[in-house]
Amino acid sequence: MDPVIHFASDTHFGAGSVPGQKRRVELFLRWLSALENGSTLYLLGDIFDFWLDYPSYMPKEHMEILYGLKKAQERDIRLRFVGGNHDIWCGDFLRGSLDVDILPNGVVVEHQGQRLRLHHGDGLLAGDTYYKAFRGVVRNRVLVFLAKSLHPELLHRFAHALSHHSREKDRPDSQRIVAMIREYASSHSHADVDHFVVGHIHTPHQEKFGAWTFHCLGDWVTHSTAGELRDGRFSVYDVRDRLDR
Ligand SMILES: [Mn+2]
Repeated sequence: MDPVIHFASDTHFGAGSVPGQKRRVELFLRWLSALENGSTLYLLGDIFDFWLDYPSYMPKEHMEILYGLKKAQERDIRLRFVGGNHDIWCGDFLRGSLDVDILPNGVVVEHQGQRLRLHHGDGLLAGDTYYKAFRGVVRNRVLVFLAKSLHPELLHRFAHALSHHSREKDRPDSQRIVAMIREYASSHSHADVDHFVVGHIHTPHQEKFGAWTFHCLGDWVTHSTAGELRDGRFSVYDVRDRLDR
């Protein structure tokens, strides 16, 4: 039988202002250890709330998660990462130290006879201009160079304060989100694939639009949801329902 394919996004590990960081880490590690040996895990971004790669410094708050990912790899779980807006700098570290495949936004993969397009999900829905601006800033080489000339601890605090602005209070409610997803699907087709899978939106949702299905993975901040492709069927589920609480 084809191995199960797993998906997670928006764990926002290290988000200082979000309650439940410890609970989130514990739940994610338990979920990781329950994944089948030999399966594949796609991480669709916003895994770490803040990460800036330095030659010899790394944020120690992420040690537990990195160790968990390493242990998963030792069980032949293949890790693949599609960049998110809060962690686009960690790619070199993950590739170099953990042998994680780094894939571009919008990559098309095929498993179990299904074609899937994977995207972090930023900049897709109406009103997502904050993220477009954010992405513009963080991809600016001059700004990144200047940021790295600050003391890492100072930058770390500054980034946490900044990222606070993209928190839950600014998010539209789930009804509005679903309306925006439908609006998006009315003008964008992903009929060349079977599944369009995104994180970022933080609201778990699955909806079929003709030949393709839109899957929002949800998040681990207000929900605890993940996705899986099993026997050719894609589902988004609450991980707490699968694990002993
Ligand atoms: Mn997010």
